[in-house]
Amino acid sequence: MKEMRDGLMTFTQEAMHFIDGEFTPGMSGKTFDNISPVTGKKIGIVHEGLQPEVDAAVKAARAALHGPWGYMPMAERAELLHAVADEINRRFDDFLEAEILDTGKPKGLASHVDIPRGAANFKIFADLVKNVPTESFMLDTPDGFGAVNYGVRKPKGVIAVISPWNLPLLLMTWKVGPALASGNTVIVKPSEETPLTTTLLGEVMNTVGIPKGVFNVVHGFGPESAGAFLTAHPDVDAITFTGETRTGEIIMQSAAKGLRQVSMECGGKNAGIVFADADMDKAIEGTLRSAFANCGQVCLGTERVYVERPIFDEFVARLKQGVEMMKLGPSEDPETSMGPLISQEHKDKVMSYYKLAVEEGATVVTGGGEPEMPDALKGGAWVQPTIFTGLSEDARCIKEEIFGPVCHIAPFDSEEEVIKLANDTKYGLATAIWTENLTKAHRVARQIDVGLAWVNSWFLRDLRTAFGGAKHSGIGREGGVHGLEFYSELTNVCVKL
Ligand code: NAD
Ligand code: 6OD
Repeated sequence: MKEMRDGLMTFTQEAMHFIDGEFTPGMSGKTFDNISPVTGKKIGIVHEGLQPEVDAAVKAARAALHGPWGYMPMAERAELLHAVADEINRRFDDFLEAEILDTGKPKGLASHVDIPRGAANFKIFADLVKNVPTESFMLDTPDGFGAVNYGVRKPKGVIAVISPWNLPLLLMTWKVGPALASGNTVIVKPSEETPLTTTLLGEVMNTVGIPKGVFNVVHGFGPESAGAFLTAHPDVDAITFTGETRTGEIIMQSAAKGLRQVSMECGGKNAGIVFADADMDKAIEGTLRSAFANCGQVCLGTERVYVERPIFDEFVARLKQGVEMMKLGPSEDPETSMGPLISQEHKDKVMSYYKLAVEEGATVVTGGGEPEMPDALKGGAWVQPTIFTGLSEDARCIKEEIFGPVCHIAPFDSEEEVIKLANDTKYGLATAIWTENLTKAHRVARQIDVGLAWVNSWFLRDLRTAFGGAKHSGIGREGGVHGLEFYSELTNVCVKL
């Protein structure tokens, strides 16, 4: 934890709301503890927002739409968003420290993925709004003069951003970037587990001169707290959410009142598919990341891995070897390859699935329990990275998202069979296919019912492309122009010549 600076609490010790350009404890008088997932100890307090805090944030966001932000030329807005990205990079170490405090993830991971993407998410959309055209059509008319139609993109208004805890800065800015680039104002409700980087972003907004009320933060929980009050607020124009599918369903019910648009990025139970002709080294390295990166807390993670029978035994043995070389430890230790889960509550959930898998008939290839940690880390949410085999396809552990460092590996015998297996799920977020036969790769990729199909890679992101899920994994696509479509209202202007 940071030292007291000049006798004042820092944002890491006391996470406040950020409303109308000011940090405020709000009016509720309620706080909750911020607990380190590494030690289980209290690292700070977070102010909880309720209806009055949400009302104040929505009012500020609405007013800002009619202030300097609303009149700002697009190029100037884009320049300010570049300045936000530059300031995140300038304060890289502060963001890194805050993200690590909240999540316990390895420093190498946060400094290569979370923080750089936090900055990139502002730049990409700032550049896109300036460069993406709108449609235009000439229409013939009986008088021979015709009419010209053209589209005008306008901000949607006040956007509620509800974000999760697994990639806190990355996933929050993935929504705030395009929302602001499109001229909207936002109220962010970050996860109660990870309040710090969103709070710090408030400081960045003030430093670079984003007008008051454009970016607001209200902390709190979901039900009967800031999340529910924000998503039910009648003056919120649209809601963008990342989190569990069942939370998404609840939020959609709120959004129905007033017919407000939603963008939903939800859970997954993604299949990794390894063909016998895959480059084994690449497939092992890729699967170690796709199943275990971020302690398995990635929506795109491959909790189900299907391996073509001739290489099944070798694959299982080599993945086991890779997993057993992973080192659990604190973020700052350069040897650490895996941190803890986010919380004791989440650990209980993951451990319950480890137990259930065995009850359902799984063979534990490696892991399956709690690791022995040094005394200082004993209170943290540590679990062993785990591989199972032998489950039947209708087992709950094959059907339900666990969201931990775990995968089940099963053999398959044909392309048709593995496509069927991969698609036999209510989710449809992502897949990772490993093969050196690119014709087969193209053929299989388009038959998996997902929003994202990677071939010989995983989580390789081009931010200009569509991101989102099919089936229970989400509604809509964000990323590139798709994001701009959600965050703007398109008016067609038809001019008779
Ligand atoms: P969660 O659904 O529990 O919480 C997400 C956010 O919603 C939090 O800020 C929470 O406070 C808020 N919330 C909860 N109940 C609410 C309510 N009734 N009204 C308004 N807000 C409410 O999810 P989580 O546990 O933080 O994140 C893990 C889940 O997110 C996993 O299912 C994972 O697959 C999914 N996820 C999906 C993507 C994606 O892009 N598809 C990305 C990351 C995580
Ligand atoms: O890379 C992204 O833009 C993104 N939304 C990643 C989601 C990861 C899920 O945990």
